[in-house]
Amino acid sequence: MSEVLDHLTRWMGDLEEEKVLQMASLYAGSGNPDVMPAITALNQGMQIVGERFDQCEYFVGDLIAAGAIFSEALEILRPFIPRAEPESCHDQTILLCTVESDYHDIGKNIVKYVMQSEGLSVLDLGVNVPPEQIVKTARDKKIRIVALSAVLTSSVDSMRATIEAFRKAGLRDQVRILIGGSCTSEKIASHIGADAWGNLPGDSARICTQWARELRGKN
Ligand code: B12
Repeated sequence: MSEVLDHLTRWMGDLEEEKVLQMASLYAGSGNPDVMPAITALNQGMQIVGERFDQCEYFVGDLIAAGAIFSEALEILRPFIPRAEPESCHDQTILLCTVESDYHDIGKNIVKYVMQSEGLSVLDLGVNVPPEQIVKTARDKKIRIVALSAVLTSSVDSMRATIEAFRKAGLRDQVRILIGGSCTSEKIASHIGADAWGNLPGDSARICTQWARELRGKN
């Protein structure tokens, strides 16, 4: 199987769409219950894409192609992410989105699938979501847990603005805010006033499950 994972990484980096999809199907069909190593292998391929973009070997069109290939492969692997039965204590819905000015959604989508696989209910607002829309949705739907994703360094400002918008609306004490994405860190989370930082999708599920348990019945 490690050979399949190596191929997934290499071909993702080389933008070999057909080969990536073939390998993803092979992996999914192998009966291996854990598809996370395949997703990690694709992610490593994305690192190669990013490096080649930095070195001007790839251009924006290649990033678009990379996004499409990863998303297609994810659709093949997604049914094999085990789905837990929703726990009765999970009466919380997690509001998830990519913040304003950022259109990257692959990481966010993986986070969503993993959260759902843990039995959490997720309301996904998509990408490029302004602070006001996040706050309004949280208020209207009585949401207590918000997970923000960002990949562009400049989007940290949007995360900060979102947290500030909750404060201005008088709702900051009502919501717990988790941030994640490759431009974030624990330090950034504490600097902008988030409640927690998650590195891996599994972290987001673990933290949100814990919060959902603590907030049970408190909507
Ligand atoms: C694909 C891609 C695109 C695609 C995105 C398609 C899509 N549907 O998402 C498109 C073409 C749209 C794109 C556009 C741009 N991109 Co781009 N893109 C990438 C690329 C190659 C991969 C990103 C990705 O999907 N990675 C795979 C996912 C799975 O990883 P992830 O997002 O980090 O998510 C993981 C974790 O971070 C975590 N996570 C993510 N979110 C959350 C949330 C929570 C709550 C938690 C707990 C965890 C978590 O879990 C995920 C799984 O492990 C990266 C390079 C790279 N290696 O990151 C550049 C990259 C992010 N892009 C970059 C740039 C510069 C751009 C553009 C500005 C290019 C341009 N000149 O137009 C535009 C900006 C558009 C915009 N306003 O958003 C730079 C960003 C530099 C920076 N730090 O600011 C990068 C790093 C490339 C580079 N090396 O320069 N891009």
